[in-house]
Amino acid sequence: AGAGAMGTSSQVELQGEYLNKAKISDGGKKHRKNWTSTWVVLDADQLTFYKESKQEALANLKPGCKPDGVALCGALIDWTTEKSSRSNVLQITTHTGSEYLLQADCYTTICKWYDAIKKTVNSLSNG
Ligand code: I3P
Repeated sequence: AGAGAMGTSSQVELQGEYLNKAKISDGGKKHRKNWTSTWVVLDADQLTFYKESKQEALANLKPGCKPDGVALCGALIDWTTEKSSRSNVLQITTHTGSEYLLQADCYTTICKWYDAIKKTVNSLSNG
């Protein structure tokens, strides 16, 4: 796993780490913050959150259930120091007004995700 070239929507751009995730608002409605450790997969137009590695998660998924995901078209990504007491927190705001925080204890790790997500968001708005 790792960063790959840009490609079709099913192509994985980045995966290979567990990140801490908290959804803090849904369509503008505030959510109670609940950090969970999640296996994150970035592909050409979305982020998907899995409980365990993608292969395991897909194997364990109940029929008709879809993993939790975030469409990145029209989304904004930024660092935040205000929305959490934790370090290394980035915020994603979707075009529908849902807000997600992603955090890793390792700065290098979260930077890699920031850069890759930013690149994906930019490619979607320019193309
Ligand atoms: C929250 C929990 C979160 C914390 C959040 C608390 O309490 O401790 O970890 O966020 O702070 O409200 P609870 O479990 O009782 O809901 P951080 O770790 O990101 O600081 P917040 O209310 O300032 O967002």
